[in-house]
Amino acid sequence: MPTHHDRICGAVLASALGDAFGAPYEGGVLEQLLWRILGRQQGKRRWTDDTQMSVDVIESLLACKRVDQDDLAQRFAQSYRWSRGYGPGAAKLLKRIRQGEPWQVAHRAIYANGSFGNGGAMRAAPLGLFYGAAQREQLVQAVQAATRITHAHPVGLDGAVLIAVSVALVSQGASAPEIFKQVRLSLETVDMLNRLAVAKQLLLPTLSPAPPQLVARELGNGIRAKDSCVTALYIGLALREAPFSGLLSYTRAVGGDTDTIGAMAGAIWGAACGYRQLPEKLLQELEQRQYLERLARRFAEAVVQMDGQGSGPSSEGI
Ligand code: F2R
Ligand code: MG
Ligand code: MG
Repeated sequence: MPTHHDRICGAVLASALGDAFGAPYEGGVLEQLLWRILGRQQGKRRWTDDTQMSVDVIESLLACKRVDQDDLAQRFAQSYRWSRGYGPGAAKLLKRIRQGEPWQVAHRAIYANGSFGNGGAMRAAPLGLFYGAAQREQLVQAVQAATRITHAHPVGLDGAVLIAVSVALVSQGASAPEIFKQVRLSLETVDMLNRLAVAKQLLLPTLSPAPPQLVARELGNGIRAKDSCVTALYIGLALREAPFSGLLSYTRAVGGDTDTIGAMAGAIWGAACGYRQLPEKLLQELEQRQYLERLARRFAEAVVQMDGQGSGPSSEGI
């Protein structure tokens, strides 16, 4: 049984691997051609916006001990690089923040109702790990606050809540029926609830993976939160007893937004199985492996210490 520390490191590293190994298959022909040029960094697998923004979240939580929206907004904006393949709306929004526009203005400047892309969900796993021992309401509130900076649409928010709550519960060893129940109680949009109901029907009778094409058709595989977050939850739960390489090949077969589905499903797998179960061969290929591992260990130590003291994340602010 992995320790809590190992599960936290596993979630962070498996998410980065899911992103880096999914990225060459994301999107259409043009995106894949571009990634053939950009996708290697000194011979290593380059990770994308999914991992960069997750790193920003972890660094911010370590520095502030809670969700600090202004700190997060600045980190997102300063670390933005076009070559990490950000979503089109997110790229414009982050450039506006970098130029000094308050995030409270920028987050509705591109889409008046906010973004419903999966860019909030793809970076939500660390929030689930950090707030895992808190009451569900506190976790949901913290995730919504962290997500609203770039993804103010209710479906964008729900996608992040779904991933964070799932990762929190998986890291505590919860069963699949309990995870579906708690996630359902945390969601607010019909779009996401409908998808969740389909995933539960697909998974619970057998707990074994359905054909990937069926999953893509029924749960989606696109860049919108409603077309990818439930898919990732399904993959993470259905494949959590399979080797990590099985999760990667299944995600590739589902297709579409493979880096983001891989990152989110990877976080769930890692929270279940732990860092020690990750294949060394894949870790050796990962860009900035040492940096990510050090960061994951620092984060895990902080969370384990906080939980051990029963102090929990600060409830000042969020
Ligand atoms: N950017 C990419 N991949 C390249 C494009 C892939 C391909 N064209 C495809 O469609 O599959 N990957 C990265 O972007 C995703 C995260 O995006 P994020 O941060 O959510 O960006 P954005 O721009 O806010 O939303 C994504 C798209 O969703 C549509 N959309 C969102 N809100 C909308 C609204 N309120 N009204 C209308 N449309 C809305 C737009 O098409 C946005 O561009 C991840 O996959 C990451 O890996
Ligand atoms: Mg990406
Ligand atoms: Mg993506």
